[in-house]
Amino acid sequence: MNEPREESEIDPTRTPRRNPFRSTYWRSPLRGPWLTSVLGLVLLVGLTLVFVTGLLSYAAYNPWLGGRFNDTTPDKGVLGFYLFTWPTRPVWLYQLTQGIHVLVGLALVPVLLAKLWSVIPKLFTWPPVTSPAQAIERASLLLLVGGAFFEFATGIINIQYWYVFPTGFYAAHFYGAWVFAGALAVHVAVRARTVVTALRSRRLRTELRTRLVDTRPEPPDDHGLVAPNPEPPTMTRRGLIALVGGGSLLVLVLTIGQTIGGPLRRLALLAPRGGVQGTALDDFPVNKTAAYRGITAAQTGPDWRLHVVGRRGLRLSRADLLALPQYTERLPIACVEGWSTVQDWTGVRLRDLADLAGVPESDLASAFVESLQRGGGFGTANLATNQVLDPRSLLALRVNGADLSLDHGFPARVIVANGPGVHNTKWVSAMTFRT
Ligand SMILES: Nc1nc2c(c(=O)[nH]1)N[C@H]1C(S)=C(S)[C@@H](COP(=O)(O)O)O[C@H]1N2
Ligand SMILES: [Mo]
Repeated sequence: MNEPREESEIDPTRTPRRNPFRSTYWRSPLRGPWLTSVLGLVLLVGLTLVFVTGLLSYAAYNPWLGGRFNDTTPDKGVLGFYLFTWPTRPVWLYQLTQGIHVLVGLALVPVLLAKLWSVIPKLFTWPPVTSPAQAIERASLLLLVGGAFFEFATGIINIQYWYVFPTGFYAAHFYGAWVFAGALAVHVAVRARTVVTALRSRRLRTELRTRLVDTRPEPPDDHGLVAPNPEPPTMTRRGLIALVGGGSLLVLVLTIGQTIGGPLRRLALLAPRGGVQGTALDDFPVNKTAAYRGITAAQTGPDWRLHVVGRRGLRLSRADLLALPQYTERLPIACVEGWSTVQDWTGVRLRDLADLAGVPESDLASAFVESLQRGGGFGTANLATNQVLDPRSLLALRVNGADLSLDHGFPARVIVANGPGVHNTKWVSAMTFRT
């Protein structure tokens, strides 16, 4: 069936010793360069998508605006080379890119695990280092595998709202992404030839039709992936691909509802903001409740005033705001954590407020938004010129025809066209328009 290797230690008739540092320990008949290359190719395409959408997600924060409010990633230096003013249209762009980032990332978890399984004998290569070139390659693999674990772990911990990062999530995930991407680029360069050869060695279509009795190990390789004394197969390659693909699909089905909404939202069992909360008219996810942020009914009662500051200062009550021209826009809240929801918001245009503050369009540099919240994060935001001037960006007073509920930001909240959710400040107390 398959030729035993010529190495003297391998005797296929003998039960191998249980020592993972011996190649005879690893006996799956499915491991081999073809399988690893197929999984690697899926990861390469998927992770490139995740990396690019991740970079866009960072750009969406407009981190160049007022440093410490929009950006907690210090000293990014050249890594911020690509930053640009995040556009306000199309209004669903961030919802799309961040939805892809989180969903594709999650769906790749089973593929990553399968890929690591497929190369695990190499972790136990003995002796671990045979040449300087191999030492460098193994070090880059450490960054690759370590980087992958780090990025997946920090990403998943963050979307599960478990904020345990001493340095803050953004800085850790951002730097980790660059380390991982660098290691991946090296890995691709080193392995490209092998992968192309391996992919050409078998046809996917044929493998998907091969039955168990016809499943044969890949021919002996010099990469240490193919088992020198394989067990008889208990599963086809088709079965393995179906298992991994099915796992990815299951993850997708159990999370996609948090992004696309509709009936699937109830199926988003793996997503903490998958379900719905609130009353009939504002039955959409609440990220941080008023109670959690320490916002009281007294603060948001009749004494509440919005401080509008520019060339002149004003104090506006909710009634004053409702007396200004009202506009209704259908806009998403798209959270960095991957969930999103589209609602009909009604309120005052941000640019009308800038006007009231005596800051004409041509002089406007940015807006600084503050909320009643004291501490705890997400209570302030800097908005860029294009975000303030876009006629669809609102200080919302109502949603779906009803007053905002306290949890959704009553008395007033910002809704920016195509902004990341975190800049849609709730319980706004002051807006400063800078020139
Ligand atoms: N003051 C304040 N505004 C806030 C937040 C907050 O914690 N405090 N959370 C932000 C985040 S991260 C998101 S995604 C949206 C969520 O809005 P929602 O809770 O109405 O769905 O509000 C944003 N506005
Ligand atoms: Mo968010």
